[in-house]
Amino acid sequence: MRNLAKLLIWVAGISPLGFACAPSPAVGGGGAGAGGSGAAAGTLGGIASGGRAVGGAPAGGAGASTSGGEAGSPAGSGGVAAVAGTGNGGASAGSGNGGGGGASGGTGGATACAGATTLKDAGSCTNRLIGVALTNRHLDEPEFAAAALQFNYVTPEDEMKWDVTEPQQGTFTFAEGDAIVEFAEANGMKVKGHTLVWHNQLPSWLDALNEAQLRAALKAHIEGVMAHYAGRVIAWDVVNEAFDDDGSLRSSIWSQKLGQSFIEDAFRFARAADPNVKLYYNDYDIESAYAKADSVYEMVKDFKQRGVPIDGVGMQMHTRTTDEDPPVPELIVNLDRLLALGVEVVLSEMDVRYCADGTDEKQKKRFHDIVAACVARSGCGAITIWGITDRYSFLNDRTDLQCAGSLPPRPLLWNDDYQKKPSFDGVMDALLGR
Ligand code: 9MR
Repeated sequence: MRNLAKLLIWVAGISPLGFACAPSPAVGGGGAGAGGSGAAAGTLGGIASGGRAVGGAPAGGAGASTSGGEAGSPAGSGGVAAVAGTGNGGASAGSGNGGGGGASGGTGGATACAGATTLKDAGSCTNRLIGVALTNRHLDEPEFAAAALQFNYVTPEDEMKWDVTEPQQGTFTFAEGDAIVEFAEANGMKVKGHTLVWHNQLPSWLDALNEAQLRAALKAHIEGVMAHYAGRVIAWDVVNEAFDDDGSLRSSIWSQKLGQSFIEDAFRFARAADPNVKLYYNDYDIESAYAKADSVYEMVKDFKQRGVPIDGVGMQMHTRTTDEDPPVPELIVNLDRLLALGVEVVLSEMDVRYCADGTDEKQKKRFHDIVAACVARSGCGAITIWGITDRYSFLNDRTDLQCAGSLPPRPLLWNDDYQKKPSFDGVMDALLGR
């Protein structure tokens, strides 16, 4: 497959190395993304059986998507041609999403590809934001701040959560979130707000409210926070982790007092508060054949049918060095069926923790293969890594989430001493179609 991609690039008169490209117009053109007969879209039962690579022709640059793939097939090598400055039209060719992919082809010349050395420049090659979770706790460390410049998209790790932004009812405190936004703006980075409604990191005053009061507080919180950050963030995680692992609604103050309608209400309040930002639903374990993935898919489908405002889904992508969770073919099925609903998908909190068989090379490959699945799809618009250095990963404090074997989780792209790890190269390679 890779050789075929190289051949096509060569036939198109483009250096297989690709990175010395001058700004060039998109020859990817429409990228019809025919998707063909792919059965993935909406095939709930299809997840577990995905994985056979057929189709998936490397048609990306030429925008000449072929007949698509079967459910779960890898998405060909579309991203390779896109890196060569030919636009990412047809990047979803062969992804088996039944026609949903590649529709936004021809994304223009990839100026940043010339000698891309940063993750953000490599991401720009296919019009993708490359993000990182940042926290004020470490912004004053020079190595931390320097590494952050690899990215052009920021998610505040904790600074915009409810307990920070509205610790007393009606009293908003934005200093912590503002500091992150100021850092981002000073460094040309965009910001995603995180998160308006969650079951964690809530102030205790919410506990005393009855149903009507709680719904009013939800509305007021969304309005207050979104008004403050209007024009300074491009997207919000509106609702975070509303479902349980078994696919049922998670038990929380929201579900107990308001029922499932709190999710829909939050999105409607958010759209009314700011019509100009993207609104995401964000969750973990929705990347593979989990019941939760089906529940989120059904919710988004229902929202789209009924006109509930939602622009995208964040797959958190807290994953590990074994290849079991999520298997990339299952990820692809889930990505494609969501994209086929007409929403954006982002990888929103990626990390890859070490498991018993973990090695740097396995971690690099895991990062590479997952990022590559996103890069091959124009609708997968951003990839955010959940932190910079292993030293400060949230996983260090979460023994419940670490793999067996007492290995330190080491889930990120820089080690404890701010040395780039092989995992950094894995992400870079995938972004550049290597
Ligand atoms: O990384 C965050 C950590 O600093 C907080 O202590 C923790 C509190 O629950 O939340 C972490 O971030 C979470 C994110 O907001 C939502 N998805 C799961 C993340 C890891 O727990």
